Amino acid sequence: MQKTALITGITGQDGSYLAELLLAQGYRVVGMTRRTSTDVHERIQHLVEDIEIVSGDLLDQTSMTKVVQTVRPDEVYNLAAQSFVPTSWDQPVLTGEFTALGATRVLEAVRAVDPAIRFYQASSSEMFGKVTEVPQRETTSFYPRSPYGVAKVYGHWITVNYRESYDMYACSGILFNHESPRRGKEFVTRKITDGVARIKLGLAKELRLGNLDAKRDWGFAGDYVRAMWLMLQQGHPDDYVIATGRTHKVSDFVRIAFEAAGLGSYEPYVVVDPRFVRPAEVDLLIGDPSKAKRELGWEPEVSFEDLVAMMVAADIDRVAAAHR
Ligand code: NAP
Ligand code: F7E
Repeated sequence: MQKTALITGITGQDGSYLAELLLAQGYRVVGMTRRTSTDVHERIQHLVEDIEIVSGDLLDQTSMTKVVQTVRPDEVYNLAAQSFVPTSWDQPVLTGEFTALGATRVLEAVRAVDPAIRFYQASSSEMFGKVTEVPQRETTSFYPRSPYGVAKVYGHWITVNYRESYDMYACSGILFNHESPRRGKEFVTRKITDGVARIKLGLAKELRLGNLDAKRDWGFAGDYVRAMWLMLQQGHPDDYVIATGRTHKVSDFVRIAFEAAGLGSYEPYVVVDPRFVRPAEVDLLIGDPSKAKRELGWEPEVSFEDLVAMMVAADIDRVAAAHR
């Protein structure tokens, strides 16, 4: 029997990789998008013949219930969110509506239509914030440092609560930063690789960044969507940290990206700009993925160095093509 998966946030970085993975597994893939006046879904352009699109919004309970009722999925992946941390200080209420209550709306829709539907919640290492333990694991307590992190803590606990209250197969994947050539250009990795490409091609002279000392556990998005799928294929629902177990400073990413482009030292090009420094920072993230390895058989395949090189090469090709 062919399985059906519903993906909220299919137009995002992870949604596009997850759709590819599920199509390869033989799923019927249905993506939920919100109505906009233009129809620019560049990350899933190559998939439009193979997936179905339904209209819905995390802010609207009626639309969420109708989507689940119409699609009748076996699995729901709730990836939609306001996911950019700095925006969460500018729009804290909206971030809470999308990223926190949005998860409840999807869970309510699943509960009302068919509580046997399996549910995945996109939780985040930002929940660990000002970390209380190194490395961070499933049992590490949360100390979020942004309205985004606070909203994700709510999304995490409401998922656990629906599992415990209604015996639903609801899982929370606590994913550490994961990147790719499809990452939004406002996130630091893609901002760096796009900036490097512009400098390399003579289109820019400098790259303005914020805190270069923050440390992140960066992996490849294509590896991380495999973990989401694995979580919904187990005998029982549970929560998992998904990470590489290695951490690097933002300045390490910058250095390797400039080297990968053959530009040498980054110092002549990089300007520290206080506009990109956050009101409260998450200084150090490093995850312990041993539970995921043990129970899901999951391990990342792309190394940090290969990830940086992949993103730099893709941005040089893209920027060059746009200016040909
Ligand atoms: P992303 O590229 O920012 O994509 C977010 C998606 O959410 C987009 O498809 C967006 O649609 C959709 N969305 C936003 N508000 C919505 C609403 N009100 N109704 C319906 N859809 C809405 O994020 P990502 O990097 O793929 O991340 C996927 C999920 O994992 C997010 O929940 C994120 O918070 C979480 N996460 C990400 C990371 C990471 O490192 N990437 C790590 C941990 C957790 P539009 O195209 O219409 O804007
Ligand atoms: O920042 C520093 C910044 O915006 C990483 C989201 O997917 O991962 C992501 O959240 C670090 C921070 O990602 C700039 O201060 C320096 O320490 O790429 P980012 P994030 O905030 O870690 C988590 C797991 C999620 O769940 C989120 O949805 O880089 N940094 N200079 C900068 N960051 C940005 N964006 N821009 C800079 O110029």
